[in-house]
Amino acid sequence: MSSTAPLPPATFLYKSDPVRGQQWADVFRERAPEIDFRIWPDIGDPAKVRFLAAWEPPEQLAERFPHLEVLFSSGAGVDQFNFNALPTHLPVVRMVEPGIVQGMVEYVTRAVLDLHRDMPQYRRQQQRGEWRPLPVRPASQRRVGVLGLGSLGQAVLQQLQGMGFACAGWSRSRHHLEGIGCYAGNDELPAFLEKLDILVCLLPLTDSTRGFLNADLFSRLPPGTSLVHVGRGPQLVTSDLLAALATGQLAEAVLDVTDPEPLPASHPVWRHPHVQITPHIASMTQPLSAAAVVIDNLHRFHAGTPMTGLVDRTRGY
Ligand code: NDP
Ligand code: OXD
Repeated sequence: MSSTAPLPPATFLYKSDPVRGQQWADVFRERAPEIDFRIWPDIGDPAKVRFLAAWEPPEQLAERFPHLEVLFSSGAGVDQFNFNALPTHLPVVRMVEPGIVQGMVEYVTRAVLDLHRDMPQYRRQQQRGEWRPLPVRPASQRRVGVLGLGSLGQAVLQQLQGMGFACAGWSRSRHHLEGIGCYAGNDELPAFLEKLDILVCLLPLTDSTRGFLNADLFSRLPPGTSLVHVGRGPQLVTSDLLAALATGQLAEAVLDVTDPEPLPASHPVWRHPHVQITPHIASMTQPLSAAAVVIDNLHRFHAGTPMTGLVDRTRGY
């Protein structure tokens, strides 16, 4: 919804990285000058704060900001929010914006290509000074499955499908995506898993997905499957990952998220020859596109139309 009508005057409080906050402020100044955009801790009159964008909201939100109307997550995930501490009527909106989608598409595509073209194996061979070509398998014979068919999972699959990979996806509810095998619900999970070479996790962290990547799930994959984990650290049972790597049930793991973050320096995963770790950088909210999406959502809110990324608090995502 692109509207040029002015928004009702209100304070929008931003509580996240202050440098990025300045970029949000520039967009608000240009596109919604009637909004008093403030960066934490410069909150102004708390009674005027109607909108908050935060990674971690301040304590006692309702008491501090009695007229708060919408809570925006500054990221795609909302698992960092304690829903029990938020007023029940308060709409919560996660970040769905083109910049964060593009970053995730880049990261997962890089990881899948790296695995597809046996780069982990070549890096290990190089360490040993070993020159040994492996057969090149066409992308069409590499089966990639994505757990989670949300804004990120779907975009990743579209990119991989365009590169010729044999793609499948799994979600809670039924989706229909042209040319992509779509599986839904726990009953269809085994059929989804049994056909994969590379499994990508792009699920939100909820009570149903905590510990989801475990020994039982790994045992349902074809031996030698690789994992790309870009969801949330607590979804992965790290001891089960290590056991699956030890038997070869899993060949390689690319972990952008861990539990805790970072792992302790002595944790065996850090130096495991079949694991790549990145420090939760698969994607990031891009301030310019994010602020534009949030302004659009303010227009939607005032027009009474559904906001993009509105969280269903009963599902937790
Ligand atoms: P969405 O909410 O758009 O999509 C979530 C998807 O997961 C939906 O398809 C949903 O199914 C599915 N899902 C949720 N719970 C279950 C379940 N119990 N069983 C089966 N499927 C389930 O999220 P996004 O795509 O925007 O983001 C996904 C996650 O990616 C974020 O929550 C965050 O944790 C992670 N992330 C990681 C980043 C990083 O840098 N590593 C950056 C950004 C996000 P349905 O469609 O049926 O509702
Ligand atoms: C997010 C993240 O959820 O960066 O946006 O993980």
